[in-house]
Amino acid sequence: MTELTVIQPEASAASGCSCCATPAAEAVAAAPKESPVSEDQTTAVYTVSGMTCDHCVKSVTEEVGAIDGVQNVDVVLATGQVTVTSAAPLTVEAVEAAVDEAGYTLVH
Ligand SMILES: [Cu+2]
Repeated sequence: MTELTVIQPEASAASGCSCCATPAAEAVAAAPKESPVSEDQTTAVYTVSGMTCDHCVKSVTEEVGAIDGVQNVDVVLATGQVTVTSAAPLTVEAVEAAVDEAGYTLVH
């Protein structure tokens, strides 16, 4: 009698994106930055937690970029800093809603 043992190799999970799973809560120092902007533009820097890869960055960029008046969104993944350039100052509520929509958390 021969027993056959079938060993199925487990597909090892590819390391990489873990977005929408476990947001890494990291302390982020918000450093105020001076940037030259023209008078009809407002630049504000927000901090978003939970982003772990380029996909996360893309999601946040798209959602925040969809806010009325937003002209540019620049996300630094390493720090969670989101720099938003807009024609008029945005409300924190609007930005928070957009970040929330993307699945992440705006750090106050
Ligand atoms: Cu991701």
